[in-house]
Amino acid sequence: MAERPTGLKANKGIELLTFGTPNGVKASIILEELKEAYGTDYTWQSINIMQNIQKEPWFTKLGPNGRIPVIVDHDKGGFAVMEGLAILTYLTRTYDTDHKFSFTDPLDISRAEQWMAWQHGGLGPMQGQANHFNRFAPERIPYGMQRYTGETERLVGVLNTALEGTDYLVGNKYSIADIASYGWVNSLRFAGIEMDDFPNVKSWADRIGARPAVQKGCAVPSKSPFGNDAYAQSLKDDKEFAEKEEKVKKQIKAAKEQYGYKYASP
Ligand SMILES: N[C@@H](CCC(=O)N[C@@H](CS)C(=O)NCC(=O)O)C(=O)O
Repeated sequence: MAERPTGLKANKGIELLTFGTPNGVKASIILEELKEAYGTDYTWQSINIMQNIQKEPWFTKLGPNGRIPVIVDHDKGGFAVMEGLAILTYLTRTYDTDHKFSFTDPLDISRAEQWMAWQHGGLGPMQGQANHFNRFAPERIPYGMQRYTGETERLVGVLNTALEGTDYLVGNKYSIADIASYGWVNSLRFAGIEMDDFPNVKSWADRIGARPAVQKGCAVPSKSPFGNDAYAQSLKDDKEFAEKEEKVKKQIKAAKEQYGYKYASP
């Protein structure tokens, strides 16, 4: 078993403290892209959030919110950055010198910031709460289940509309705006949302997921079993898992019916 991290381990390049979650992969994907494009060096440590390593004093000194991901730039005096948006913008401002994943035009910079802010204030928190109420809360509360699953669906609808007639969110160019939301979209099945209902989002996610750096980033520190492909595979391979998932789906459907939920977006 891997040793439990107790502090930073590198003294040069960028050190990533992360776990295989939709927020974690934002940082590992951009770091893999920068590595491939520029040879930017990075190391990582797995912060098992189930063991609450992210709440230990050595960690919260770097990331005061006690959540992953956090990066530390050893080449900038050990400068630490928390929060996906801030990590994506810091890394591209500092290391994406040819703007392969970021923008120079101030309006495009603003457009990218808007989509990243949307992910932070919308998709991430709502989908996270949907998972919580659909699966992890000590009791099934139908109002919470339909409220957060519905709000997630509404947001995915917004993304689907934004992707009409374009391959990527800003300037028809793959960028940090797309990376911010990819991890969440890649876990939508686990949140009880069918990708087939959102064809633009589905092809956008397939396009991004085909990038070698994205595949590598999604495997740091290890591939999530809740990614859309892994989830679909488990449904096929694991009868018990499939039965449990069917039950969750039925509960969500019943919760929506109980409160007269109707899909609408925006
Ligand atoms: N807004 C933050 C969210 C970070 C976040 O919620 N991370 C989760 C994992 S997906 C976490 O560390 N959870 C552990 C905990 O809540 O203690 C970001 O985008 O970086």
